[in-house]
Order: sequence, then C-alpha cells, then structure tokens
Amino acid sequence: ATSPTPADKFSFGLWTVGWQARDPFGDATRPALDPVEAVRRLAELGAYGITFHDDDLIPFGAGESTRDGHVSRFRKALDETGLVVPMVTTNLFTHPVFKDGGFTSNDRDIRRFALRKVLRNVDLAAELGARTFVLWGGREGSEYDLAKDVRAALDRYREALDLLTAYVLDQGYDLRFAIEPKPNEPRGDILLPTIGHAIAFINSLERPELVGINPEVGHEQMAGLNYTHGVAQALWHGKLFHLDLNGQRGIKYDQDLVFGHGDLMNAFTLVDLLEHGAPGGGPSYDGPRHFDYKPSRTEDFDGVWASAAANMRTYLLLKERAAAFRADPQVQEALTVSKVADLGTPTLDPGEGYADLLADRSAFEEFDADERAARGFGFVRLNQLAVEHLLGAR
Ligand code: 3MF
Ligand code: MG
Ligand code: MG
Ligand code: MG
Repeated sequence: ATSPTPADKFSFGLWTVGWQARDPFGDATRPALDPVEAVRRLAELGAYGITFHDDDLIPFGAGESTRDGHVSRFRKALDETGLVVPMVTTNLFTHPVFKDGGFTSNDRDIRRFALRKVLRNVDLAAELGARTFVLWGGREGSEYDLAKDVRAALDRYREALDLLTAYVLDQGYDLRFAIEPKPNEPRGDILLPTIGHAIAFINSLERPELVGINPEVGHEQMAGLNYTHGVAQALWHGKLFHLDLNGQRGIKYDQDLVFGHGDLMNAFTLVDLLEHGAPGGGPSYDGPRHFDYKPSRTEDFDGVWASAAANMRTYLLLKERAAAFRADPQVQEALTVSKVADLGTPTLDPGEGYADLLADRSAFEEFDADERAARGFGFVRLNQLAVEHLLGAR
C-alpha cells in the first residue's frame, strides 16, 4: 500500500527534480536534468503526472523550430511511459524583464508581453491535455509601498484573468486557472499573499467559475497559517483546483522540503482531510497530489530520486495512518465526546427563524451557562490518539 501507482495521482513539477540547487548564496550543486530523463524516472517511481513552466521545457526566447523540437521529444517520452501532464504553468519571474512583475508590472509594454507569453503557453497546455493552468505571481508585488499602487495592480491582475478566461472559452479549451498565493519571496510583499486574499480576488472576476487556487503547504506556513484549515476553506468555496505539497519549518524562507518533513502533524490532518473529507461531507478533492518541493542542495542525483520517492511514500504512509485513525473505535468514541460531528447540525431547526429562537426559553432564560462551561470537550485526548496513530503506537 506504500508503493505508489498511477491510481494515486502523484505528480511532480519538472522544476522540482530538475532543480540544480542554485541559491542566493551559492552555485548549482547538480548538473541540468534532461526533461526526458525526468519523465522516465518519475514514471518508474510510480508517479502519474509531470507539470512544467514553459521555460523549464523550452528555453526563454527559443525560436519556433527549437520549441517544436523540445515539445516533440517530451511528448514522445510521455507516450512511451504513459505519464500525463495534468497542469501547466508560465514562468513570469526568472527573466530580468519581469523584475517588477508580469501582469502587474508598472511598465505597460511588459504587461502586454506577459499576457502574450501566457497565451502562447495556454495553447501548449491545451495541446498536451492539461486541465489546470497555474499562475504563481512571484514577481507581482513590491519591496516599497509607495512604488506600487496596489488597487491599480489588482485592476491589472483582474484584466489579465478576464482576458485569459475569455480566451479559453473562445478556443473551447477544457482548462481552468488556479492562482497560487505566496506571502513573499522573491518580492518583499507579493500580491494575493494567502488563500483568503486569492479567493476574495477571484470572486471579483468576470468568470470566477473558471478560476480557483493552487495553495502550497509552505507558502501558507510562511505566513504562519494553518494549511489544513486553508485547504478546507478552499474546498468549502469550491476553489481547490490543484495543490502544491511540500514541507516547511515555520516562518522563514521558502524551504520546499519533502512533504511531511516540515509540520508532520499538519501533513497528517491534511491527508486525512483529502482522503476522508470533512465530517459533515461537502465537496472533496480528487485532483492530482502534486509535489512542489526541492531536493536539498546537499543531494546528488541518487538523493534527488530518493527524495522524489520519499514524497509519495510519506503521503501513502499518512493515508494509511489516517485510515487506521478513522477506523479505531476509541477514536470514534473520542470524536463523539468532542462533538465533532455535531457541528454539522444546523443551529436552527428547519424553518425556525429568529422569532422562534427568541421564544425558546431553553436557549437563553433557562440555559445554564455555568453548568455547560464546566464540561470539557476532550480535544486533547482526541489529538493524542492522532499522535499515537501517527507514531504507529496504535
Ligand atoms: C514558488 C512556487 C512556484 C510555483 C510554480 C507554479 C516555482 O515558490 O511555488 O514554483 O509553484 O510557479 O506552479
Ligand atoms: Mg513555492
Ligand atoms: Mg515552497
Ligand atoms: Mg508552488
């Protein structure tokens, strides 16, 4: 059960295993990885999908024939291995032209260039059968408050999304967009910094149904937020179109560790949520389990493939542990004591309005708040049972 198969829907970014480990303080520690090799190795390890930025596959500025050559080699490897491309994304952050952003650069010509770069890549995404197009606006932001008119930037961001959704509709593409929030890095402050900011923005668009989010574990945790809660709210809004799994240890630079190598307990509750849904039901997620991690700079290629396998094995182990947790009669009893499922019951009876509530003496006049306040919820016992399942002690 801990050997991945394509049915598990694990996918990886080409930029993850292909990361050469260049950081702001040091040179690359690994040579470039051929995308064809990445496809073959990931397929061997049991992944089902691979994703990429345009520039991961085709060098920035390449001419048409070079471009076609890279795409057809890649396609051939996909056909040979059965790996699919569930998601594609555009790089609007590496080239110096994007130093003040793409869709929201203060320079209008750069904004128009960014839109053209994305439109071209949307065509490729559709051609390869991708269903999700991720937009991570890493350079959309500022270091200096006075240098960026945030309201105008949001207008331009909206203009970009409205254009992109009009385009996919007109082309008849079966493709939806997913915005990936991140609080900072590389910009001092990035626009749409968290899941909540992104969802609020999406609801102001012309075609919000075509736009959702791609939340990343580490990005929310860099903002000190609870990823499992964020994912649950995204599900509640019907906006969880895709996700980026990895590990992060607290509020610091974006670590992109292996999934579970950061906050393991939060990884456990996330897998439990994705695999078992909310206690009260509601929308669930059956899309790719996509890893956006970086094999640490200390690793050679053996370490790269071991770390890729580690992401999937950790996910499957957590899935197994979560199933054992849910099946444990003591856990069921603890959940009952904690009234977790009771939160699914509406606070008012069917058809009851405020007049009925005001007339209900048991709700207020006769309610013994002190007696009820003296009762415990038993949440600590419930959590300890989870820890013991996670540790394999039960
Ligand atoms: C950066 C990221 C990005 C996005 C990618 C879109 C380079 O912190 O997480 O990875 O995930 O651009 O998928
Ligand atoms: Mg990231
Ligand atoms: Mg990250
Ligand atoms: Mg990411």
